[in-house]
Amino acid sequence: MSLTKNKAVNEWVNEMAAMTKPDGIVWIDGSEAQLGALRKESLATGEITALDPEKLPGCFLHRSAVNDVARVEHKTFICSRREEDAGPTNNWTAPDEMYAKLRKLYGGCMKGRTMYVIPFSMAVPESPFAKFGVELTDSIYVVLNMAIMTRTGIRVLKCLDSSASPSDFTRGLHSKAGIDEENRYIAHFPEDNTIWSINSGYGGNALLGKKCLALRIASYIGRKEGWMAEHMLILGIENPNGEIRYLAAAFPSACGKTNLAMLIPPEAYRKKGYKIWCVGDDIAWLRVGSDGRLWAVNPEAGFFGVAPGTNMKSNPNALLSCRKNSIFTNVVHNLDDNTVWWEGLDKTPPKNALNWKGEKWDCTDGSKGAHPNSRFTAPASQCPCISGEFETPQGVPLSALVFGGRRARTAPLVYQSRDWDHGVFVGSIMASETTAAASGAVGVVRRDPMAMLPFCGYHMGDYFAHWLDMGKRIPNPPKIFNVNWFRTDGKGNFIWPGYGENMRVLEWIIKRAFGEAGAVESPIGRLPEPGDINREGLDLPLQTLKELLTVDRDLWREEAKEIRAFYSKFGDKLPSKLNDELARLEKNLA
Ligand code: GTP
Ligand code: SPV
Ligand code: MN
Repeated sequence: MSLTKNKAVNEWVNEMAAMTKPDGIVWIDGSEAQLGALRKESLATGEITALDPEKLPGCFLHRSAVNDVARVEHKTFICSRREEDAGPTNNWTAPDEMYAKLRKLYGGCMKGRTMYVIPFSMAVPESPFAKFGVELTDSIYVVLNMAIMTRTGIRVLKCLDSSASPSDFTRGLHSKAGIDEENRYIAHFPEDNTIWSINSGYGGNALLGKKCLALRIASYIGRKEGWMAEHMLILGIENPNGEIRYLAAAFPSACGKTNLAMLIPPEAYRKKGYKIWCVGDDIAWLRVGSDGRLWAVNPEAGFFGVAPGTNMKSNPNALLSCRKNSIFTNVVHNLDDNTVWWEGLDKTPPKNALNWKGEKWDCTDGSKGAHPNSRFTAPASQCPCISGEFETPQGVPLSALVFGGRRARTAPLVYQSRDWDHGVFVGSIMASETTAAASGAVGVVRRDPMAMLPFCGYHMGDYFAHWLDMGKRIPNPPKIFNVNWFRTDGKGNFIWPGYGENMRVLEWIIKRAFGEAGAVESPIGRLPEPGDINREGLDLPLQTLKELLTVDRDLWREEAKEIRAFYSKFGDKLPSKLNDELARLEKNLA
């Protein structure tokens, strides 16, 4: 039975049900009782496994299909009416054509299954910035994940119904169908506020609130409404005076957002009273506040974090966040104590265990037990360092924006842009080695502007223009920086210790933002002198820090050539200001 009198919602649900033909329809009300019943059902079918109730209370293990373990960028489409509105970096198909193709695939695909109707909100539903969605899905796993990652249920329907336009919600249709890779599609129709996803049950392909709504659709809406949807973590740095300053940082998938968002400062900092507060680990919605600053809201309610490499040393707060009420996907099942394991959790892989595919796993045979893109889904409220501002509707004011990626050699540890426009240039030229978060080759350097290459819902050239335009509308804009934790030596080892030690770089960034730290000019922007980065309690020679902060002109000349080639994709949609910035970089390097 429908939970709402909202005509637009009911008509659409009925229309989709007529196409997909489920045996029944269940509305998700957001109650613990209903979720409990769904977990029971999911346990009975083997879709999820209950983990040890003492060690991991309320936690479950799920294994996705072996062919369905990451986002599929080559199957992700922006179906705007005009091809040029999707731009050169997105796959495009005309909406009519895509709807027609997918209607065939959806036809009767839920026969023998239940359709779950998930009313959800990105951001606190009572917030004026919230965006509402309804996801229809035939996967209980998706329901259970959405219940952690978003606010769901009757509370959301009430807010939608009493909003200025109750028919204004994102229409998300999802079906696992046959998990058929060939016919897997993640299609967005920005002008219809609609997402159709079929033949995947995993992560960003299936949890439609996350990348599909909160980034692709929201970036499109944000451009129209004068705000920005970004692939950014948000954190607060509390200094010994008790003052908290905020920054947001965009790194590509599996490049360190969750880790940075909840880092524990090194002992030397903790003793002085420094602390990091986590506001968000993946997505930020940015708006100009009435005070002239840029304010950030995390639209999500949970973390969908990378498991491998997460341990009590690298990211204790992430580990503590997923000790209860969490879902683990594609990790190792330790059969001895009914817990989970992944590479990098500790040095003692379980002897009696199943790998992520559910096969008996011999940890000595050299194979990986957990999938490199295996993940935990955990409520953000369980994070020991969750910010007191996590749920405040207006979010937090930003003093700095940070871009970063995986670069073995070119990018220095950190540098600052000269001003907003140069900062937009720095974001637009981001490049990073690909990771397991998306299907395809891993470790290949590609341009990934603002870490949004796979997530921008419209023409990237227009997106750059929107960034430049926003700069004009923020009287007191955050300062813009670039970081790189991933420089390697000749043997491929990371030079910078990273993780908690990144605090040392954050300190320089946030002090720079307030004019409290020094810097020197370089061809690419402003760099700290090696002595400007605090090395107290860090076993790292000054010489190594110098190396981390060098700008190799030959490498950068090559880089400038690649940027020029990349920019040429955008034709006359490339804002002339970015061309000017590139010309200036080339001149500085000459
Ligand atoms: P998505 O959830 O895909 O958006 O990823 P993310 O950006 O949140 O990345 P995450 O923090 O989960 O880190 C991904 C991988 O990078 C993990 O294996 C981490 O261990 C590793 N990593 C994170 N921070 C650092 C760092 O400072 N140095 C090094 N060397 N590795 C890091
Ligand atoms: C990413 O790939 O950036 C993620 C995971 O955060 S997913 O939800 O699959 O997009
Ligand atoms: Mn992400």
